[in-house]
Amino acid sequence: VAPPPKKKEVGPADWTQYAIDTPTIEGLKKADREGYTTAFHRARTMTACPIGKGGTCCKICNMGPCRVLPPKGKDETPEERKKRTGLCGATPETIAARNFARMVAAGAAAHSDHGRHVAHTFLHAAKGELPDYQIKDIPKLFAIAMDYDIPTEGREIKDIAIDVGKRALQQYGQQDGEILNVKRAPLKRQEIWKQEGVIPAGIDRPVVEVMHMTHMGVNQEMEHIIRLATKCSLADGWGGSMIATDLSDILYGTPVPILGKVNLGCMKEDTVNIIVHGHEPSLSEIIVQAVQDPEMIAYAKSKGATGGISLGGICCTSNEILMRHGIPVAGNYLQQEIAVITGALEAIVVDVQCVMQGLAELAKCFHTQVVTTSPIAKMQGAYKHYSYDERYGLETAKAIVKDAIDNFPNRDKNKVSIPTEQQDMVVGFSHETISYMLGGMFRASYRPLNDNIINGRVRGLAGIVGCGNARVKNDYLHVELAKELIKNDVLVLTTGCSAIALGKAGLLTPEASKYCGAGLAEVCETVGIPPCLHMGSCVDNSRILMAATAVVRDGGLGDDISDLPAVGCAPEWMSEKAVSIGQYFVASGVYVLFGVGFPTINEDVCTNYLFKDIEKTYGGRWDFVEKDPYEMAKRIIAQIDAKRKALGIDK
Ligand code: XCC
Ligand code: SF4
Repeated sequence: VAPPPKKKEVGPADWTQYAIDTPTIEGLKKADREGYTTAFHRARTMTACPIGKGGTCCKICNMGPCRVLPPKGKDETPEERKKRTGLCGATPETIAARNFARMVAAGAAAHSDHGRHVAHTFLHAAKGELPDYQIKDIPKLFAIAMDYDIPTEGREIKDIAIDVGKRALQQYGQQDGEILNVKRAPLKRQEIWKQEGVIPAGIDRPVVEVMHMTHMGVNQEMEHIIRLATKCSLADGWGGSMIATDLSDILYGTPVPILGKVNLGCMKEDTVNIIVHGHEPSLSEIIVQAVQDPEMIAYAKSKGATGGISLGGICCTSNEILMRHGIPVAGNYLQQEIAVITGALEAIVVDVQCVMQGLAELAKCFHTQVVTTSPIAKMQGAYKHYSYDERYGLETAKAIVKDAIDNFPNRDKNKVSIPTEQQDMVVGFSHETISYMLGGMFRASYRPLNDNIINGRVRGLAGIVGCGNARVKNDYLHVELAKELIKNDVLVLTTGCSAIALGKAGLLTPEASKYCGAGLAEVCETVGIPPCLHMGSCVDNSRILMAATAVVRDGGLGDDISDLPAVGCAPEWMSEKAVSIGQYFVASGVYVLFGVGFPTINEDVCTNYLFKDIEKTYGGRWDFVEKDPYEMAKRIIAQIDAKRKALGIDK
């Protein structure tokens, strides 16, 4: 059972207990002095709902909401337990599983719709209808065409690209058969999925199916609810997210290692400061061009911004343009409000997901323009809304940038305090790039990594991913966990806001090998990589699936992902997408550990299934540690060691 929610906090806050990076702490102090409110402030006065937390509230019909919390502080007899149901008789485990499944569906929908937009842009770009977008990565186009069974020989690039775009989009509405990318998984994995009946026919259909089967009076068997949620999560990881990653790579370029910078020091006193925030790269890619336009820079200077324009990013939109263009990262999820509080932000341009509505109110205390750009995401109180249309890409991007420049003279100098902190990092580790770095351009392979896992220099692999959460000390769990793991020779793969947290802490630099155990340090120094590899945005968790598959393929470590000494962890998660990601990793054979809370934790039957029994089917399972990074590391290492032992490679 989850620990009781924290009591409301009163009195002045010691913000060093809420965040670990100086710009955030200083920003929060400034908010106190000047009377601004952030999510951090609200977390002190709003406790999480004790009934809904942990999966024990059902509100899917109008006879409810029904609360099915276990009694506090005493054991229940089986008879009492039997009586603890919703009005319709729904058991606590059905209710918990339905809630869990709906989170998976929402997360899968978000990632997959992102993928759909990428595919849509891709197809129209391929047809030559979008003057500001061109196909960039031809070798990857050929590779994906092969995976999609599209003939390439003797054909024009354009025709191949059109076919790839159509085939990707067709996956969404497909009603029968199997989504294409499951074929990429190890054969043994595909067999398990077939047996369980969890291979999605299309990408959209399982999302609808979960919404339907969790409607009042449909699916009322916990394990079956989880089975269909699993199918939905696979439609995300091996479907929508993978399409988002693959087609973004072809359209915008596959990332290769480059030097980047992270933290709010990317904002400057003498420049027009613009931040892009959200997830989809289509507009931010073009904003990158717009801010580099000499005319725009000259215009900024004419308005008094002698340094020109500084572009930064927040969340995964940021990761996308960081990986491909080296655009600095201003911060992760919980720094979106802090960026406004600098008083030096002319515009924050948002698209979809993880954009706090609190931004609009906060921005009113400053001159900052909140610009919404997605046809599906408006915000009350925002400065302007564009329903972004790729046909007018550069035109729109320039209009946004020009507006921000015109806003520069409105900056109130008395309110400005820009942090100077900025940390270097090496980013851009697509799974393709890692295989080149390990095996060389012509023998690209994961085998050298496998050998190092076998000989024990690398103990195992850990994906540390996901959000920040204002209910715990921001970034602390990500950073301490990563340090503890690399100290124990575990190579860390990271994405999303976790990658940004590790970046801020200096763990994405080769110098971070000083924190490593001797074995991992030696491998990192030889290959020339940091001990934590930034693999991209949250849809790029699909790169981790591909890397894991490549490790299996290149031999020596069993014949399925579930054989690998590899784990996943989202220590500070908050978004429904994280639940979908976690479930597709579990279904792909991986042990997945969550922090802060777990969607079903106050219901023991469903939780037992997800934490224990599900492993018999998929070889992966869930686990939960509230907020102790050392306990997290201990469990992760134990899991890795157990897999090593099973492979017979324990020292
Ligand atoms: Fe959002 Fe992707 Fe979470 Fe960060 S990690 S808070 S989901 S931006 Ni995806
Ligand atoms: Fe209550 Fe059943 Fe309706 Fe859920 S479906 S709100 S448990 S009556």
